Amino acid sequence: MEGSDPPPRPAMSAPTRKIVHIDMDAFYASVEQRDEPALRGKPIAVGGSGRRGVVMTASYEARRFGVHSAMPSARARRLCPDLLFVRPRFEAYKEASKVMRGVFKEYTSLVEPLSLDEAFLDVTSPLKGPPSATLIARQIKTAILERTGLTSSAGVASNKFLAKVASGMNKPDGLTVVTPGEAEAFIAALPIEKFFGVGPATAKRFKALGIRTGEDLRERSRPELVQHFGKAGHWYYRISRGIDDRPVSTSRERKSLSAERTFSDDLATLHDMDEKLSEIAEEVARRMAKCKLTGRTVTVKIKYHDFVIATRSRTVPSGISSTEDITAVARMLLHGEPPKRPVRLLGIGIAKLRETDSVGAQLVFDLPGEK
Ligand code: TTP
Ligand code: MG
Repeated sequence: MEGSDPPPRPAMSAPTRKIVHIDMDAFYASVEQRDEPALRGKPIAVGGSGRRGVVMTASYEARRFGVHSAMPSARARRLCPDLLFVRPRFEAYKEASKVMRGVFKEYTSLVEPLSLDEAFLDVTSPLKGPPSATLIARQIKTAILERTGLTSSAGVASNKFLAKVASGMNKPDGLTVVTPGEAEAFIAALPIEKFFGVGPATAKRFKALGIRTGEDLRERSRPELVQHFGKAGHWYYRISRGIDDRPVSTSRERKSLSAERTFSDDLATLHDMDEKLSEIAEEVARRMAKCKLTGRTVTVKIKYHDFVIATRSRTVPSGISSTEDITAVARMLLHGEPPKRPVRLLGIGIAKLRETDSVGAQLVFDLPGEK
């Protein structure tokens, strides 16, 4: 990784790190195919098959028909009439996840799990193995395959952002390395949707500004990005240059999650605020889905044009995670006392978080009586 390439940030930079991102291939579906030979080589979906069922993930055979995560099962069945639906078995996924983490811990104590099937590892100073992050990634993939019977994909780079994008580049069973020398071209060619923190709503805003790729992003000045995206503008400015100093953090029990937006023009009407609030809720929901969380306490943050900040919270009886549910609670909080002054920032936070693995099934499945 280090070779003779010039370091990306000559002055003041931390020594080049070696980050590996590992992500299992079609995780739940692969576990099901491993444990039930009749499912191997077949298009399968893990999820509920009933009327309101949702696909949690699909085998690669099913993806060829366009079936993917979060798709309503009815639509998946239309796309792929032979699709086999399988109920999730979280215990089996947790077991595989534990084995993977065991492999990671042999190589480094700096492991940051993002979900059951995904983790960042900092292997700058590994506990064992060859002095090459690429070779370590290969060994890890082999050990996971030997011990779980499952394939994974790895990304190797000098920071988390690049490693994560890289691991998705050659799925399944991929190993993609982005050296510091390749980073600039790699980022330039990336579609804007692939940038960390860019969901569908933000991608739309980028495109409205004519920003479709990393190269487009890099051409914009920091003040321009901050003007349009607030604090996140600084992040986009840096990330388009491959600068991501976030450490691999081993203690990631999340207490809360939030998103907020500063507006270039203050919002004066409740209608406009509602609209923005649902965009922010969409971002919160997307991030919760990524981390597979539900939450019970919703907080709305309002910053008025004079920079006075107010927050309002409500705790609901059971965990929520969808854009609709979060929007509904946030609007109720906003409407409880409609702002009488122009608003320059709105934010939504969610706390009392729980992993969906234990409760998610009820939320997405039709229970008894399914096919
Ligand atoms: P992912 O890593 O996003 O997907 P994947 O492992 O199934 O497929 P890929 O090869 O593209 O990585 O998610 C891991 C598991 O999390 C997935 O197998 C099922 C679950 N999951 C959900 O339950 N709901 C979702 O919306 C997503 C995206 C994943
Ligand atoms: Mg995966």
